[in-house]
Amino acid sequence: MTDNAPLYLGFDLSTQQLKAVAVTSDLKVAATAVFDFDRDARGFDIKKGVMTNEAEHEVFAPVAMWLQAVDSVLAQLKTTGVLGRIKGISGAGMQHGSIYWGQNPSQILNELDYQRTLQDQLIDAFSYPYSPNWQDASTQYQCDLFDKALGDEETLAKITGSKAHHRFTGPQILRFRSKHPDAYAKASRISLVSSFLASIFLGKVAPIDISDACGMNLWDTKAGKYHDGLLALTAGDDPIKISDLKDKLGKVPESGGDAFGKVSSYFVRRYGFNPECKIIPFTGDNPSTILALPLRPLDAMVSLGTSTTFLMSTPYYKPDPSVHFMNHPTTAGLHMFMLCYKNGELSAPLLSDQTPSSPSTFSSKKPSLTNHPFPGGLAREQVRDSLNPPPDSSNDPWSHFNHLATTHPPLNAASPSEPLKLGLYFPRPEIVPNVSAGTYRYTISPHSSDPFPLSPSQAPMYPGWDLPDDDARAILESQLMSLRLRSRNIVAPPDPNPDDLPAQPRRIYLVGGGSYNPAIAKLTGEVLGSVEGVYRLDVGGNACALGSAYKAAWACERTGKETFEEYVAKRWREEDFAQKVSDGYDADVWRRYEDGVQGLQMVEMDVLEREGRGKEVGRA
Ligand code: XUL
Repeated sequence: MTDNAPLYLGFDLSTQQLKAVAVTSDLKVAATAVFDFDRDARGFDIKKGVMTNEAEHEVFAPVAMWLQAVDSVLAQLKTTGVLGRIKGISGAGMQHGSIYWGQNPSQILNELDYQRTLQDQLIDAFSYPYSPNWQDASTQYQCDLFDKALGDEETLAKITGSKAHHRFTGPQILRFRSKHPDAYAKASRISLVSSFLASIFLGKVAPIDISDACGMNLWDTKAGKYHDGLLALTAGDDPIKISDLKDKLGKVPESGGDAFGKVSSYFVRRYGFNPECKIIPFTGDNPSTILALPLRPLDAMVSLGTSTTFLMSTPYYKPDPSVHFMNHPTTAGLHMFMLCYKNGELSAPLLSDQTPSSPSTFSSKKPSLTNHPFPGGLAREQVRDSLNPPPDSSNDPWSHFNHLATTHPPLNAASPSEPLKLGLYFPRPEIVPNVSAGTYRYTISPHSSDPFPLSPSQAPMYPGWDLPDDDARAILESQLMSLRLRSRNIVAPPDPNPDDLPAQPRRIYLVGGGSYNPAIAKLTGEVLGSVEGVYRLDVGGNACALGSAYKAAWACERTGKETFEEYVAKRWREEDFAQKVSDGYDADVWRRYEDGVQGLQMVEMDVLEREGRGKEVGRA
């Protein structure tokens, strides 16, 4: 490899950071740079990368902060001397966020003065200075309209890949139009976070990516175009307004691999990019994450980042209101299946009216759980902090939690005949199931003529529970059983299947912070199975940015019709990138969790019914 060998740059604009990773043609990392918003940004009143308006459940981020981040990350990379070798740039943005450009954005982007910063020059390029964030929960009214627009939420899910969600861009734009009518009217274009970042590099407004478009509740996946009825709902039922919204959104190219054009001269002159460097479509952070390895259909990824997501690439399209389907980011005809949980790995801003509250019979007796002084509201961390570690415990804050989680029996039941203990732990309102914040614990008898009658445990005693210790295993089990419940329709038995194994992922790859926790790895294999075992994708938290860098490499170097997976597989060094962390499927334990998953369905049903949402029960 010479010093002039080509490199490919991938970005990840996420909730809390902008990250960049440059890779060689054989996918080795050549340089990285990061800008952490809370640590590095100047002049913004943010926490964990966002601002909140508690009264209206709004969560949003200042767009100017991201511009500051782009200049800083490139200044860092410039010092490594790699920028002149970059042949292609791609990137990822957290999904669903919208950016409202003012008048003539493409002209402004094209005429940037390389001696001035992006923030300085683009500060007035937007009709609104903030971008609604995926954690925003202000759009219940709009979501109800979306769910009803085509009849019911099943139909919306069938057409767009998802039922209406607070964070999805269609409901967000609809609310924006009524809350900020002037800014909406003045917006000549609307970008997603991914296409916003692509626009900066391209020097004109870039198209929205075909995979990221599926996070809007506006894109008709089968028809391959925006849905007229949903555009009418969002824009106002008037042909001029609909056509105006279509113009704002722009055309969505079918291919995720065809370059949009060359890098803008601003970056050539200011940072020394090669003028021939190509801009490849930028996509959502979840689609980009599945590109961090040659993921085969039926392999699954569990991403333990700010949100917890379960991702699969699949030829099947089986939409359902509790899951998400998107177009695959590189391969037409393939889909991406996703489950997304808010109560995941890292804390997000907790709005004051989302402090845990639950029906009195369900309220936790443990003040450390329900009266926790948020922020820091991370479900697993809260359970960990509520445990009473022995005084001589190690410096690892997780060691006691992990010890309890791995030494307690499945479902905290010493034998299959004992009652199962099941809990739901939601410091914030959850997406699946769609319930309020709270801690819900149950015991369920496996040996009753009425299968699994529920006995909601009574606060403050929680009969049968050994608290706080049982919570450690119960929280991991409930998160993993929820994934098993909702993914079971799209996993399949291994083929060929000499041992008659049940349907399960072939392999599971863990990524993100939680992937380093051995208890999570062990329980992932026990609950979700996986014929070939559970692996940690060892890419130092860079999976999303790497996926984009690989996409840029593939787009620039592929030969003929070479697919992304073929391209990456040729260069993929399993031993460098992935490490087996659990054996996966175990027949006996798997059977125990059959009971657990049925129990979880009934627990969710009970909680939803108590919230008056019985209709949403047991969706898988
Ligand atoms: C997915 C989702 C999050 C964001 C931020 O629907 O909302 O995963 O993409 O990571």
